[in-house]
Amino acid sequence: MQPLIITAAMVGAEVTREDQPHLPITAEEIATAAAACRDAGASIVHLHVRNEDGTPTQSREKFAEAIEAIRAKTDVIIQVSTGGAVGMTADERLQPVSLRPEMATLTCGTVNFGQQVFMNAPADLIRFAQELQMYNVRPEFEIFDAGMIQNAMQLAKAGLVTPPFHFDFVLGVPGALPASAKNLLFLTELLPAGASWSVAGMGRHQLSLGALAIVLGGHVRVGFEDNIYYRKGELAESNAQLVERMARIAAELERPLATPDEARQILGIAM
Ligand code: KMH
Ligand code: ZN
Repeated sequence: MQPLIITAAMVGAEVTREDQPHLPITAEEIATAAAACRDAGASIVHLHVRNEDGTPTQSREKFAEAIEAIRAKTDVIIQVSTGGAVGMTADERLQPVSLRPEMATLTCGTVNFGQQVFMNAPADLIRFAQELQMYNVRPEFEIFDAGMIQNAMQLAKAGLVTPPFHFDFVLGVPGALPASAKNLLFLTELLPAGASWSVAGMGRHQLSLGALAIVLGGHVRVGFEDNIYYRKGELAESNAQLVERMARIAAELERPLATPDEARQILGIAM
């Protein structure tokens, strides 16, 4: 089994300070949280950024500021979001890619997102993949529903993404594929040979599906983007606290953690 990659999705686009008082917002807060997550066992940070007032933005400048602050503190892999927030245009969402981060997300289809629609039209998928390829940024396919795996493989077939392929199953968004062990197993069976995968379970499913992924040989995403609680009715104290718990479970199950460099090797990121 590969060593376990823990991704810390620390910020997201939807959670507010009112929801979770420890949400990092400024570049310095995000960098401090990233370093703490790295110390706790994470090898990737999935990065969103915010304006001063806490609203989500895909501003290239804001990303540059956050990336510089993270880089000054830790060697963790930085994976920028190209999903942004629902309603943003493709141009807006693609801004951080030209900063040449090591990784970026690539959502593989349109999906209902609560009462909204997260638009990822076929032509956009091609454009996003081309942009990532142009800047030599490794993609993580974001899979919100089963059909998106097929869309990802179409991009590969067109030569827009090259192996090793890495998928993240985002399960439990209202309107998308529900978070269940059965659905996770089903998705893993649809993957091409040699692909790696992680799971991002929403809310309480972050813990149970994360533990299942550790056993199955997959990887895990935790953090406030997907879950603000430590347990029912108790908010987490930090993103690092959620990473620490997953690292503890991995240790009990005798699954070693990947260092950032080991994760780079698994994901095909040039060192
Ligand atoms: N905020 C969601 C609408 C990504 O980062 O690539 C999209 C998202 C996915 O978070
Ligand atoms: Zn995200």
